[in-house]
Amino acid sequence: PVSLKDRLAELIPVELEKVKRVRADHGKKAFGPVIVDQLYGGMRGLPALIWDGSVLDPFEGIRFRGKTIPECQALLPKAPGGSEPLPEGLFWLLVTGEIPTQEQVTELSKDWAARSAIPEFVEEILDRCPPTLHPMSQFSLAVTALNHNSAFAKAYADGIPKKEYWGPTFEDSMDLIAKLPNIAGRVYRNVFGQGKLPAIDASKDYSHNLATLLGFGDNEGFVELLRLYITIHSDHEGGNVSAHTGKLVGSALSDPFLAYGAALNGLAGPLHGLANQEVLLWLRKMQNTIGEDASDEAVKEYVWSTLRGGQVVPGYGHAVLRKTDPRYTAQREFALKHLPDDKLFKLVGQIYNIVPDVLLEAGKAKNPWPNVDAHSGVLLSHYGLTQMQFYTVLFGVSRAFGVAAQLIWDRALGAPLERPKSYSTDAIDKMFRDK
Ligand code: CMX
Repeated sequence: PVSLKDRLAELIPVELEKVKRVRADHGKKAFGPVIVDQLYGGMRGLPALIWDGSVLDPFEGIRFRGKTIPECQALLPKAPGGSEPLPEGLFWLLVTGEIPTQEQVTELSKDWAARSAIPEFVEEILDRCPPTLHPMSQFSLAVTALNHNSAFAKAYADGIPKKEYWGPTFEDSMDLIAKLPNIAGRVYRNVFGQGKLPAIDASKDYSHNLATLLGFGDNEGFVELLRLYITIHSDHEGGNVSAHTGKLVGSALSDPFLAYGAALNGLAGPLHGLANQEVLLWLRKMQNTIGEDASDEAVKEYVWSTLRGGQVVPGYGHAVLRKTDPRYTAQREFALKHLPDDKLFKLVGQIYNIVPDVLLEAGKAKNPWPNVDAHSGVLLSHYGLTQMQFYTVLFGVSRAFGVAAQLIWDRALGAPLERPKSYSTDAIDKMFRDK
């Protein structure tokens, strides 16, 4: 089928059977011991969630439905004349596990354009936000307010049976993704620019429309960057803060707008998505302190001064990855192709040769290598999107693709309310004192 919803309807019964079989065959098998440190240590490595959309290997990095980033770049449909994958195709892949045809992604572009308008009262909420309110807070306010028109919330109130939950969840998820460019564009216009917001063009792809709403529609390089950016930021398996928050809140049968609003609030933290803003702030501060063409020695000393100040080096380290993030590498390759002489790009490359050794010598970080956020700001700023407080909003637009796909499947598979067990320190002490 050309329609994603029709294809999904075919796949759900097959997947339900598969889950049934896996649970019947393996449901009572143990994964291995859980150690007390995992309870105190942010649950690192604790097997706790199911998500088929993407899986993260510590050394290889992310695979979307089994495909690496270079494979996605090669296999997913492109815009006419473009060479980066269309995020529409990535969404199709996340939802179905299949590489879509050009016709199928074109249909998605059209569908999202048709759903893109935001209610007037949401525009008013955004227009009343003080420009000093962080763009991520504005973004999250607006997404949460979209729950006003949630198909899922209405269907639930009307008594929809559980096996049909996925239908209105799908509709809300499509609406959510479709409306994000208008929200992001309005936040950007209100905080950093002025003038009338351009309209969505139903003949253009999602990234092109997003670029247009940010005022960069004529810049083909920026449009291509957005296509790559959204694709690689979309999903990072199920346990990261934003993906897991979306799933957790969705498990209470909060609709996709409420679930995604919550996910955005997690993405807005400096250890997660806000790191892309923090990296640019840190790079600019470094340039102001040690100059634009600083020596390796001066850069190294600056990195040490960050650590001595008790701060983290933003863009480096990861809770799961133990090698350079392939999302970093994809962005570096984009930069080598399109902006090899950019000064800030050169600094990012210089830092790559210095930070890992410093972090290793400092001896705390388990992963001294760069993550996705170490590179994204440099690319955006190259094309003129220099307002770093906005960067996490673009991460937020992208992450909606993964969270939405996950919400659809959770409702299709009847995922239950999440409710892990918490323990008190006294209880743990008592449990193991004499053992
Ligand atoms: N700079 C300085 N110290 C770092 C560090 C870094 N980049 N990365 C980790 N460390 C420190 C931790 O703060 C921790 O110190 P304490 O023991 O004093 O608390 C110690 O090393 C061990 O941490 P870890 O097990 O290696 O890392 P975590 O899994 O706890 O945290 C992360 C992972 C990403 C939060 C951490 O590496 C970090 O703070 N990095 C900088 C912020 C960043 O880039 N975040 C974006 C991640 C990607 C994303 O989600 O967008």
